[in-house]
Amino acid sequence: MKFERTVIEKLRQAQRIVFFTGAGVSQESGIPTFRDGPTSIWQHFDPEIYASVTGFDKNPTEVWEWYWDRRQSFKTLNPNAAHNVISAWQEKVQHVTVITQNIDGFHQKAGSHSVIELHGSLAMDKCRANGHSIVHDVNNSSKLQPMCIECGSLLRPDVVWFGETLPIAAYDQAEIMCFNCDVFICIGCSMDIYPAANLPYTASASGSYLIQVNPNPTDLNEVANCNLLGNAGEVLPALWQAVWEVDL
Ligand code: BJW
Repeated sequence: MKFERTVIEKLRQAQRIVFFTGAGVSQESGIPTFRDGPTSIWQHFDPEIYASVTGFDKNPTEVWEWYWDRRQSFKTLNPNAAHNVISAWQEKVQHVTVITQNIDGFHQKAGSHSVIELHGSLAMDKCRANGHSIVHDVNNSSKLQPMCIECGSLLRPDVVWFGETLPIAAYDQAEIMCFNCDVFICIGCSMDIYPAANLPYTASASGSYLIQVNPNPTDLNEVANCNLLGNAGEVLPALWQAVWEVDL
């Protein structure tokens, strides 16, 4: 894979890098994306039912069990080469931030630290009534929906559904990183979902060099300084090799 000289130089010189990831970064791990192609999640499951408070209130058991099934399948899957390269970049360069829209925890599983999770995480649950937060019990093999031990209301996964506000501290921190980075790399994001989709534009407007990695074009193509067309699990190891002149 060939890269323009400028991309290599920008990455070698960058002191502050942001990796911003969407569902596409986990696609090669076996996790379906949401809205591209016949295997994508929203082709088969209605987001109004499975990703909204209204849907949850109408049928909490169905929603809880759907997430339970996804949690079970994630346990059998692993981070891929793209997650590994991002983690290695964090080891190599001092100020590398990972911002993700994903709830799968695969960046952490690959060794990344201080990951900013914009849409929550399957590692946590919270209660419907009061938002009491609780670590998800991974050893509980029962599909039965648990109750909050503090207030007795139903538990739900601590993820962000449509119409819900993103965790404010996470979004604020993400924005600060975007204001201050030299290079921003957007990987596997459709750029359809806001406010997360604002972040690459914020970084670009703040003077950052913007790289996009995606096998398909998005609205960001026109703004990005460099569009790397391809799968993250192939493009990122090749980029690492080109920048550091060693294989990972
Ligand atoms: C590869 C690849 C490979 C494939 N390698 N790439 C402004 C305008 C209009 C609407 C809004 C607006 N601002 C807010 C809204 C409303 C709404 C919204 O954005 N709606 C859109 C439909 C327009 N946003 C919200 O509701 C958000 N909240 C909010 O705004 O709060 C304020 C508010 C409060 C009250 C009222 C109104 C506003 C919350 C959004 C929450 C999104 N939640 C989900 C589910 C999380 C839980 C779960 O996983 O179950 O988050 S939906 C889903 O989409 C998930 C993702 O994080 C998110 C983004 O998807 P992503 O990651 O981009 O995946 P895909 O599938 O879309 O794309 C994959 C990409 O990968 C593709 O480009 C492929 O080509 C590529 N790819 N293989 C690299 N191997």
